[in-house]
Amino acid sequence: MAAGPSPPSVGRRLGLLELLTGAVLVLLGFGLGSALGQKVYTNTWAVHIPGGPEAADWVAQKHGFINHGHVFGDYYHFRHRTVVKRSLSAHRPVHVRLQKDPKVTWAEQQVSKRRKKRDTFEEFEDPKYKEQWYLYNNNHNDLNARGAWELGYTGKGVVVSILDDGIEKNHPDLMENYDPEASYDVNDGDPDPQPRYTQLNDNRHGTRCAGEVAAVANNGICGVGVAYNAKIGGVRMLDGEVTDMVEAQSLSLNPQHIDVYSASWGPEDDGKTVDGPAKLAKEAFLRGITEGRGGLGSIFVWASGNGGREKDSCNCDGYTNSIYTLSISSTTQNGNVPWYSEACSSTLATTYSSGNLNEKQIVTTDLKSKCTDSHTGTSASAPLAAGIIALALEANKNLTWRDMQHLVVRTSRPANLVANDWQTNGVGRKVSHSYGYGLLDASSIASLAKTWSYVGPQRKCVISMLSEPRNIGSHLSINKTVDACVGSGSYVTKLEHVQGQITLSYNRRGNLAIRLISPAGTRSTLLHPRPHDYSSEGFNDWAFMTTHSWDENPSGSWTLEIENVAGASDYGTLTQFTLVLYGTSSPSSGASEESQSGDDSCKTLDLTVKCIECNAGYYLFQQRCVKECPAGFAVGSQPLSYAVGNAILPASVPACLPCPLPCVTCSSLSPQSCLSCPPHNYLDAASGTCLHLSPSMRESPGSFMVGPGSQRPQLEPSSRMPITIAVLSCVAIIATFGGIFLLLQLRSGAHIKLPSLEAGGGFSLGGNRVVSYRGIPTVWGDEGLNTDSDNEEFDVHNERTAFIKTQSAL
Ligand SMILES: [Ca+2]
Ligand SMILES: [Ca+2]
Ligand SMILES: [Ca+2]
Ligand SMILES: [Ca+2]
Repeated sequence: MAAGPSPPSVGRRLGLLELLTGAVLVLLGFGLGSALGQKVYTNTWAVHIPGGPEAADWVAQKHGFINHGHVFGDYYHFRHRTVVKRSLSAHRPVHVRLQKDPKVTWAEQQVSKRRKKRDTFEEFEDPKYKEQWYLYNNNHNDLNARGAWELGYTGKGVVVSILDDGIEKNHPDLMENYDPEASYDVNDGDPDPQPRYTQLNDNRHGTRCAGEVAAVANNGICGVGVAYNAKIGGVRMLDGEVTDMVEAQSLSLNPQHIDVYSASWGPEDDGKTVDGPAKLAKEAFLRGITEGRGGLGSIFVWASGNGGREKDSCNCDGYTNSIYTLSISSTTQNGNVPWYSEACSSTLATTYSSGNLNEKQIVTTDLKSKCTDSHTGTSASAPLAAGIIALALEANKNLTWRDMQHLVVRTSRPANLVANDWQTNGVGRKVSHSYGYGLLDASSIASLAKTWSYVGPQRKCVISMLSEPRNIGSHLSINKTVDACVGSGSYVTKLEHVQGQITLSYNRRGNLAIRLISPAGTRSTLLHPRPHDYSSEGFNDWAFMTTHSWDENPSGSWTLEIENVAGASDYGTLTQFTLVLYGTSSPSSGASEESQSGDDSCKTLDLTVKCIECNAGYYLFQQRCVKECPAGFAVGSQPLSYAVGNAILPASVPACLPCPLPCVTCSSLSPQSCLSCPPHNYLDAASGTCLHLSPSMRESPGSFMVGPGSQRPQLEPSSRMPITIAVLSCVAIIATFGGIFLLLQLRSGAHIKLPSLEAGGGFSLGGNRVVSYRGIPTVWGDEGLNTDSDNEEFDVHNERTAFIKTQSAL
């Protein structure tokens, strides 16, 4: 009986009653009037007085008005001094007196009109929404998600898939947005990605990431996703052995249906690994960006890594270092670099995530229909970015994968993010190795997406910067002035990604710092020293990537600096430095190219105003018409995958199609017309095909990229033979070097890890792969696990163990 709220005292009740009555009267007087459609009269009049402003002033003064200004013509805005501001009835006496004045030809008391401010936004009823500080807060230290929602963007019509350990598809806050077509179980080979339940909830990661993107809004459960009307799926691929094929299968799931793939995994963040996608995963990325989303390109959002404590560099992770992935780092609630964050030049932008114990973490859906407020790490950042990208895609479905990166570069905000390495690049943008271009801004990116036009086809200019091997010693600087392939179809005047493709040997890799300085003076740290990396394997054709020179003009002097930070006793040789410039040729970002291939080149547009058929003399490329196919493509015939009602259109149209594999560039779609080949292949000039190098030849620098389409457009096929001979001689020299080097190592008794093919980065054998979550640093993936591990073994390690480690570290 004692339970229940105590009744208020009589006095308080009366007070309440008065308050209520007052409120009702106020409502009746004002709000209700307009709510019921009744007119609400203001104390202002519109008055027509010919005779100039003096006459208007005179009339105003005479009848008790203030002249609030001239509207146009002879119309004036009058406000009465004593009439109440809002009333349900017109003020007849004042009105009649005014109208009868001989100087006044017309007057009207103004009525208040219902005008809803477009930016008003209904708060969600979801109980945890108020704790989602990173989506919206009063200080505006947030991702500006609410701004995008107010513009009407909520992810409708966009499909996101989380590549992780599964997704709880029947979670009450995900169910409504769950998309089975964006889901698959690669681990068990079935369509149901439901996580495997364990006592320690090891497989909660994917479900947590999914809720960040698309938890349902206004259902009274948990919080809301950034793109709360997007469709969300999950691929179960981390709960088992991860092979090259498992990765490739996950990255290629339903690419005509899924728009955005969010991945929060990669090679171990132990600060000593150099590894990246192997054969199949590489091809999955390539096919994704060329064929996914009807040729616009799948969007791969990638967490940059959690190896901050181990001083890891995300440029040593071939997934995040790839130009095809949109790499995302984290910042804390207070705008600091989190302890787990990895710095590198390939990161494009940042979202919020966890930080120190006094800073808030991420609210999202959790396993077993629960809700959590403690999601952490860069793996919490990638899904927030995926959600924001979904909002931008909703604003403009025609964006290519590169358009999206352009939008991120332009709209991310460096303000309020603390780092000691912010620099202003050659086009005036601030950029940092910890944050890329700054914090994503959902409202800005969606707004700019709306009016963005295609940036134009990607060009690739490949320049060999080294004529002979160079001794690194304790410091090596390479400088060369380049013309960015001027006079060829690969000419780049406006940069996107830049790669420094490097092959070098060194007795202790982790002692090296590598920097690339652009003609505009922008300094990108391609590699910072990694104290745990004692490897003597060096780098084998590793393509260090930087985004920091985006939109700069690449013509001019480029400098590569290699520095040994430890001591003078280290030694090694740089054998390859190839500069790869990606970008466009037009100085303005796309508007002019858009008009070149504008309306007259396209014959048929579909319902979404995408070109599906070109006029004679033009070829269809990425839903636009071009006169020449870009590098990597050749003219072919593409089936017309379009149907409106039962309309009959031609079965196929001339289009630019990707070169047959393994050609990188080609003169036609025939398998015998390769012009250049991928690494570890060479071009057989006689047959026009790419041939695999034998394993002993693989150690050589990647100068096999030589070919008219990419590296040396001016080279004639007949000139390739001497190059092949030269390269083979180089191989012999390098092999000798390598031998001597290894011998010295063995003699010095240093702690040497024997070279393994896996760590070369370019050519993993596709066996067991060491893959780690990005939620928090993990311990699974230790060498012992590489053997015959079954699922039970994973329970013992991974997130929880690491989480405890994490907490103690704090
Ligand atoms: Ca299953
Ligand atoms: Ca909800
Ligand atoms: Ca890493
Ligand atoms: Ca990337």
